[in-house]
Amino acid sequence: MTDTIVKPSTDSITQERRIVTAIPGPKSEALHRRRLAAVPAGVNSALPAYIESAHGAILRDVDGNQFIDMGAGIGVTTIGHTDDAVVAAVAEQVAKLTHAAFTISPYEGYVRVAELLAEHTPGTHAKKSVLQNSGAEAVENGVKIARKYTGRNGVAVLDHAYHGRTSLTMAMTFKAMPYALGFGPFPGDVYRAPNSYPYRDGLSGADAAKRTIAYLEKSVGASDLACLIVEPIQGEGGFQVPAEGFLPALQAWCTANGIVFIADEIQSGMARTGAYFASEHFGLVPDMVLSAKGIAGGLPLSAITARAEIMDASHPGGLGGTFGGNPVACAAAIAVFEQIESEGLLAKAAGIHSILAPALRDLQAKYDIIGDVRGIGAMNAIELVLPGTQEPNTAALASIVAYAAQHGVLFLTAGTYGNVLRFLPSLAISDELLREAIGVLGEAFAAL
Ligand code: PLZ
Repeated sequence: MTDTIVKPSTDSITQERRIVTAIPGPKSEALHRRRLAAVPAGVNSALPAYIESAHGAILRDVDGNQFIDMGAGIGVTTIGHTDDAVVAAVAEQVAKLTHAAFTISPYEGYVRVAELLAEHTPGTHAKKSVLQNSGAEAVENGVKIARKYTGRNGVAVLDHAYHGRTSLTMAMTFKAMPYALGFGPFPGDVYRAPNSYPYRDGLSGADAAKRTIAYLEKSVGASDLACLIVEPIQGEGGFQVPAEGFLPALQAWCTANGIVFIADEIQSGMARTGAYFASEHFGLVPDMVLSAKGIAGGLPLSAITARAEIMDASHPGGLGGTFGGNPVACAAAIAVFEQIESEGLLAKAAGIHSILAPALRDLQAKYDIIGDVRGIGAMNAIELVLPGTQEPNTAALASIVAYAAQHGVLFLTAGTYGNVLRFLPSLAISDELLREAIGVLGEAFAAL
């Protein structure tokens, strides 16, 4: 028995970009060879530099290279990698209670996270939350709860949506390749309707909503729909910010027809856009909000938060799961909510936008392959096209991401057409590091 807890320190990770080997370096190459024998090719990695540790906005790989992380693990470490308060909360909790199964023996952390979600999701109505482990599980449970409440089966989703990789959520996700192709059969009663994609459809919010609603009324019928699920800003599909008025019109139609309006805020929520939830930017008060990713500082946790009467329609024992709302993940989430307040992170997200958005528009003025610049807060993207057209320019995207990786900046891609570069930095990123990442992006464009 040892009486000291060895706490691996991330103190030595300076907040700086540093490339000391080829990318990937020799230790990463060696790990990659082991991986190819043990992990199937179906599980891909964007950049096979194996990460050893991380802090703030910096990732350090096994060869000692340090990358500016412009992806935050797909929008998860929103308040920064190994945030000190999260690490302390997790360390304390892990020594006290790692698991009890809330459906067997309850504990306070789960209740506290549900209270915090009720407080910070849009609307002042009575709300209740169920906790799960992943985004897809939150979507699955959200649909299940909406069906039980309405006594209806139909699930409406939008073009370009991403909701996950489980059976139901594959059916709800737009893009077949790589997410669903050959992985069927898929559950029925999922109906896909047009979204609002201002850059490509040129429609006003009102016209786009009219089109979506007409499509659903004709192809399904409002009275057969349990729910309509939307990402207020679409994530994997390409960071489409819908035209003004689109989402409120959809919500009004849902309310008039007894359809549960669900905001999938798994990528856009938890301070990412400068509001706790992106719904707020559009004046939405969803009947149900789904959270995951940024909620627990890197630990797996997701949540379904909805009007109390919707939640209470499910019978006792109808909702649960062995790991859902794990005590360690809940402790992390409570620390994340506290950090958002005490570190003023909503304002920091807006500050990131005020640096990033003008810089991206400057690049657009210089390079005609940037068709569109869009985003809110710290959730931004550019869409790359062939000059003078809206044809996707996937080759330029691949070159830019590769150049940046070689020069110590990790950028993520997105988009139905595979031509979107997205920016999801941690809100803990310093202005200097952000400017440095933008500088590398400029070099990457110049090198095309
Ligand atoms: N809803 C809006 O963004 C996850 C997927 C990464 P899970 N997005 C990243 C990949 O390639 O698998 C996501 C999302 C929105 C649902 C999900 C699903 O969340 O935690 O990945 O299940």
